[in-house]
Amino acid sequence: MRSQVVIIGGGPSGLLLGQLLHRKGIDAVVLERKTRDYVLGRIRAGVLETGLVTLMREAGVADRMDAESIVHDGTVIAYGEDQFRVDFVETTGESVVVYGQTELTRDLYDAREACGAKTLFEVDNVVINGADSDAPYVTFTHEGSEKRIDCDFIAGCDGFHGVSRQTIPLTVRTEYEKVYPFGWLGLLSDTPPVHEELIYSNSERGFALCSQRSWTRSRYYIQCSLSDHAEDWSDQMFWDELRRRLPAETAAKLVTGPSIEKSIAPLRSFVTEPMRWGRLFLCGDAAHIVPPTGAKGLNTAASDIHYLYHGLMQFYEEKDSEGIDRYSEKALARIWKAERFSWNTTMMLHRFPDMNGFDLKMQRADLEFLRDNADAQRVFATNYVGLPF
Ligand code: RFL
Ligand code: PHB
Repeated sequence: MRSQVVIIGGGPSGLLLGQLLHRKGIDAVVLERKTRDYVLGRIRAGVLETGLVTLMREAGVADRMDAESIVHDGTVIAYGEDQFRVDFVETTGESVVVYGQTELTRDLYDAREACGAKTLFEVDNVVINGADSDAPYVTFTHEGSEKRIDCDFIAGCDGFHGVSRQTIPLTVRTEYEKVYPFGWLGLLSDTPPVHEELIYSNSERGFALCSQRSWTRSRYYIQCSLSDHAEDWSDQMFWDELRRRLPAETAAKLVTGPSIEKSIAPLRSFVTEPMRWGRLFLCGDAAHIVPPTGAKGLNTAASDIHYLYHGLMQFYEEKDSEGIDRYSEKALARIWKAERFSWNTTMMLHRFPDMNGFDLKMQRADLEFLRDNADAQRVFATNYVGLPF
């Protein structure tokens, strides 16, 4: 079998690239290790930057997103009983939208099926061959037999635990990592959000985030210990702890209900360089991870897809390899800035186990500077709404 592009991983990165290429007549097969239902069962991102929204429109899959997403013009930052708002529109002229990664992924799968693009689910033993040659191919097991696809290019969109990054020899690859000493326990419930905008809260009991998926569905997170297990947290324990981490006025308004999903995510900053090896290109979580505090993970994946898609089109339509040759450099330049923002926001809003009195004063000074300084708010908002591609 032959395909111009093989995309490893059917998460949002792989599906978005597949759809953009399909619209331009480039054939790209997607290989996904899990089932569609499994991928759609993972509750993840909720905040989309304009760059990602624009790409979804370019891919022709934005109708439901445009109808159902909620525009957010600002966010609330709370610390103890104090809180303030950062207005994105006033400071940057831009906003973000709230639309679940699950819904975005579903729209991409539906579009893929509707146009007859090929996705192979439950593939196993994916091996990338000849990535540094002019004749790369991918082998894998599917429905009990060994398969091979020859191609021009391979997009490694297989997330943090995928095979693509590992294919790049250690002599070529450098990894940068910071692991944080806590996780986020998330809860999804069919209850109205406590506030119309997101609330990021730094409390003495640890971080909390009030987010949402719609007017009737809420997503809440609390900072937890890495040794915690989601099943040990009853819904009641979660709601009680969340209330303690919010200003009293907000806590009093919280509407609780049974959880639909509860899970713990560890927090990590990670970047691998370079993001290209020969004809293999890494995209999204396969190449970089941010702690979710800045809502940047899915959005950085989208900027990778933007650069790779345009590079591939320049190659196929103009026989010019400049775009793919500069892919890694362009993608990384933007990623490091998103890494800095996500790290910085994580440091400002969480309680670290080893914090002393001085560290707490520094955190408070950071928060109060942001509260009181219009330039600091503009810098925060510029990063939150997303840097240009
Ligand atoms: P994914 O979504 O991990 O998809 C990779 C896919 O590859 C498959 N796979 C393989 N397939 C074939 N062969 C193999 N060997 C394979 N190995 C793996 C996997 O099954 C999977 O389907 O990566 P992708 O597409 O790069 O997308 C990245 C995003 O999922 C991620 O960055 C975001 O979810 C991060 N994130 C957030 N990002 C935002 O922009 N805004 C947010 O508000 C936000 N909130 C979050 C988040 C991530 C979270 N968690 C759980 C880590 C909140 C949380 C709690
Ligand atoms: C979410 O809704 O899942 C979400 C929102 C904002 C973040 C992280 C996660 O910073």
